[in-house]
Amino acid sequence: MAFDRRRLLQVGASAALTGALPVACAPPRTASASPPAGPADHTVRIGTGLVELAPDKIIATTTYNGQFPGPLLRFKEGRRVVVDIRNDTDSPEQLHWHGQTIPVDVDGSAEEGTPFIPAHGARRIAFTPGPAGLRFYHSHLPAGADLAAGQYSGQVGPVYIEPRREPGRYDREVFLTLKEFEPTLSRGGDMAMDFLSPATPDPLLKATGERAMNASLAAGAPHGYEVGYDLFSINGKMLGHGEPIRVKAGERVLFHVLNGSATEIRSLALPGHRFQVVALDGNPVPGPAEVPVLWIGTAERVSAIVTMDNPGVWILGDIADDDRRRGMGVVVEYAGRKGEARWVAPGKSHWDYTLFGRPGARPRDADETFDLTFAKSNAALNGFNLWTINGVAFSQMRMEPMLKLREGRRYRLRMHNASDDIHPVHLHRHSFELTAIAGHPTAGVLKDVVMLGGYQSIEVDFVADNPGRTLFHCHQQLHMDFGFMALFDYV
Ligand SMILES: [Cu+2]
Repeated sequence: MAFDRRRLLQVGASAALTGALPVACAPPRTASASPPAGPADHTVRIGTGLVELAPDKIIATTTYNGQFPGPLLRFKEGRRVVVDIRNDTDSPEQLHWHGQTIPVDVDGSAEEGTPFIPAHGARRIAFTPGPAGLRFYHSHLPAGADLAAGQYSGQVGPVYIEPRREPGRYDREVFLTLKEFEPTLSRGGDMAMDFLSPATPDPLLKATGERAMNASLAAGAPHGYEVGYDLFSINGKMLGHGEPIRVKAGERVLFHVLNGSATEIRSLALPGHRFQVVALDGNPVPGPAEVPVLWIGTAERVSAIVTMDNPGVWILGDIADDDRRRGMGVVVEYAGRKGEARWVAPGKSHWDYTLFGRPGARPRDADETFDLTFAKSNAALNGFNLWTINGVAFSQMRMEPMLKLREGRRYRLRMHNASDDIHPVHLHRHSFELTAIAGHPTAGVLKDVVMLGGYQSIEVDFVADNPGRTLFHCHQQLHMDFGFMALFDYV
């Protein structure tokens, strides 16, 4: 295997003991000023806890502050916060502030050079939160074959950075964290998902991917491992357990939905209602369009307003019947209504990021374009699929930057998927603008994760405005742990 968790943790532990950064990691180029003394604004404690998904479904996992999801942390845009992170576990940890444009020293990625939070130790950090909107925090350790580690655990919590000006008119906000538990490995091969639109597979990518897969199978290899789950939850409760979301007719409810999964793409529908999508990954969209179903890739966030205009008792749930029946849903109950919660399957739906863009707008030109091709070597690492970017699987030992950035330049990443899997690709410490989806130009949608469909290409632009090492990776834990990562660095 390309990395070994025990070895990695040893590196982390020795780094913690000596106060040095892990070997092969350059010191962060942008260290924040040292945090002040006195009480912290927030304390996050990493430790083992029990989560009662249902009365007969109580699981033990690593959590934040003994609860799942971790506490909603509310920050104010531009107002510096001090956070104490205590680690009561036996392993060094990393806590990543997903979607924030903050320095390497506090971002929470060992690959970039963030110091570990030592086992049975603590770290105080300070940073200025931003950009405004729905973000989250989660463990950023590779899990490899350890399905109790990384994001397979309960180390996920929402962050809301209050903007100086709140977009959209609404009566109430509701935060939902979607998460599966009890993971297992299987050889099943993932179900093909074809909800992305526009969907124009690239014949060359398809031929390349299928040739590699067929050669591997012909040589007698089994299908590489995939992860599946037994239990599904919203805000740590299986459907039918926990409190319903109580609403009144006529209310406009703003749902902030976070997909806290380690590996899964989720869908969400509320029968008889529509979602007006107002923000993606916390960033207000220029075209707040209405859709019947939300599709949310691993680590993506959607903020959507629902006008409560269809009184009753409904299931807000995943459209995948198996997953919803095993817990992925929550009851929405109108005032004065009682009875069994109803589910009505929506018709076939598509998810088109360009719907939310600036109509007719074309993206600005980039100063430089990088082509990145993602490929899979079936079952190449002890039965796990090995992932490469431009032929290179990321090495946790070498930590070598793949791209060099110059501050102030606008870069275009032209990403090509030579596999049939959907990849939720993520860039740390920067936001990017979607500029083309399967050949269709778009502009104005800012994100930090985007789903790239099987055998498709997409383009995103970002401005190199946050010096220091920057991690780029697929947010599917099984992909990022087995090669699908790259470091960018500033020259
Ligand atoms: Cu992936």
